[in-house]
Amino acid sequence: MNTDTGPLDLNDPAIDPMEVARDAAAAIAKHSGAERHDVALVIGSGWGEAADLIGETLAEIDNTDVPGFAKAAVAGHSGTMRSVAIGDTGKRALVYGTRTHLYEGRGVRAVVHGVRTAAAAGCSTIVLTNGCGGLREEWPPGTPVLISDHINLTAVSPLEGATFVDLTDLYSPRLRDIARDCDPTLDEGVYVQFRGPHYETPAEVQMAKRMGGDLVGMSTTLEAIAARHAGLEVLGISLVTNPAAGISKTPLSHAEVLEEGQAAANRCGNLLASIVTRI
Ligand code: 8IG
Repeated sequence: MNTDTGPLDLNDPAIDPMEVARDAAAAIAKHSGAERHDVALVIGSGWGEAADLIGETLAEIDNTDVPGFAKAAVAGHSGTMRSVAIGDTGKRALVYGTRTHLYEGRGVRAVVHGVRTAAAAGCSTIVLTNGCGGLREEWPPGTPVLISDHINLTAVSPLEGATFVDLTDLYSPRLRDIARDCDPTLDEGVYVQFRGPHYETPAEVQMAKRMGGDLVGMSTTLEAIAARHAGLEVLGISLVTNPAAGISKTPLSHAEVLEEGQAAANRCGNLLASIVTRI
């Protein structure tokens, strides 16, 4: 077992990322006192308060105490993960308060490390949330949208070698049905991941639209691919925090993103909580 919890270079070709994920899961079990977790959640921009509504936090673990994890790089994200009781179901959620983005430059293995760790920790389901730009005028800032499919414009894959994974129904129809049972007004759309960290130009937003996209963001697709590969059932939910560039007249700001998240926090928190208790 790898006991080095200091900075660990997942990109070192001598390192097996699956082995680091198993080490990370062991550290989570030790720090949380829970032998296994059932559902993992990745908390994106605007979803910060949602975790509190799922259930009681039984343990909070610093990312830096878990092999392969780093502290948060984005304002408004916490550098911890939590072990949360899912209502009174007896199940446990592993809630990541932050994620590693491709634009941080730590490499794609780091981007999907949380997903692989969740699978190694026993989870069978992962809920990926994010804040994103919206391409449809009927989705004002503060609108949660189910991800029905994605377009990965990062030009990378989290999988290495001849790993030919089928991505049909990547975003679980079963879990989307559960989500719509919880909130029948939920719409769904295709999420387009750009590399970032800059937002798109208006021309790029139009390109995404013509390709069949409805949402633009900087996360989620690589995690979803790694999750499918690890055998996890995936639910993706975006919070539209801003109209994508050129869709509205005002320029984009991260402050706007955080404000819209605040405003939608209650609705999103309750939605996530009710979904997670039914998974
Ligand atoms: I929050 O408009 C958020 N994240 N790529 N474009 C991209 N990512 C985003 C956006 C956006 N808003």
